[in-house]
Amino acid sequence: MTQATAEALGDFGRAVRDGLSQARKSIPARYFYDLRGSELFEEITALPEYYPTRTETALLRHHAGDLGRLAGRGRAVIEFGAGSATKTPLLLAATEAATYVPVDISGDFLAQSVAALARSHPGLRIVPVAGDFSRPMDLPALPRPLTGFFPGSTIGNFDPRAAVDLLRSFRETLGEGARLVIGIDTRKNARLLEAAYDDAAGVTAAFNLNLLERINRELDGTIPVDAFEHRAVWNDGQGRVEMHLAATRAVSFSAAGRRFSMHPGETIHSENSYKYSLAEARLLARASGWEPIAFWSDADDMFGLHVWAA
Ligand code: AVI
Repeated sequence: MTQATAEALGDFGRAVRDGLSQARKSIPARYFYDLRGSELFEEITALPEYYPTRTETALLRHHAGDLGRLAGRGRAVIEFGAGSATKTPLLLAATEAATYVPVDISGDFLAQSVAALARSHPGLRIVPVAGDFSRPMDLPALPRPLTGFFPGSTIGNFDPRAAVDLLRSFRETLGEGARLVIGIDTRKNARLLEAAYDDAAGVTAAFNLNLLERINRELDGTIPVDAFEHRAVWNDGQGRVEMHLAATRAVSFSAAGRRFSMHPGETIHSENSYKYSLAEARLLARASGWEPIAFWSDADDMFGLHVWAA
């Protein structure tokens, strides 16, 4: 492949070409989220088996008073990610935020979520920042100290080393006196975890398989999607749910300018979702320069909402 062709592939193309060329095939989970993938993820958050969204939302509601006291009132809230229509307003109300700064790499998602929030919160100052929150960044001039918000256990989609780097980078971006409100999924029974990532209605399967369809749509792929099945497995040693796309028969296809073959049962590893006990979550905080100051969970310990101080 010429240099020009490699450049024309873009990030997604290079990730697919490199990921499928490895002995153990994998593609980073961030490529799930094209328009269709984002719609399917929204559907996942409402599934009966997918407890994280409803549990975290209930925690934000029930602990609004303490959240306001501990996460700082009247501050600017910086959300890492474009924001959720339900969770963001709950945190903004609990902290009586004066300014809201959503940071997201996708300008389109930012524009959509900002427009909706501006309609429902006419007095709120909204300062969207289009950028990659996984790197330290310069924020616009804002009154400090700041409060960060990173809900949904998105931290679980980073391996623990990358998670520490990311949280350190948040610490650097937010600065002295900052607070971070972060949702972290808990370790629990393998059956519950596997059901959350392999629901009866097949929405998570469609979300996983959409990655192959996206490759066909955007990277001249010829993947026979019907020859793949969704798998979700709890890996106890690593403390993570793994999602894979498993070939059900021998296949060969092109994608991103290369030919690939897979044997029956071979998989493309498409996501890790790490789960942390309370002790592990506290270690994660301290390893990245934060001090844990509050933690709430539901009666069944399904999900954790944490406040950390810089
Ligand atoms: C976005 N992220 C926190 C979700 C998770 O639970 O790891 C993505 C997801 N994958 C399958 N279901 C949900």
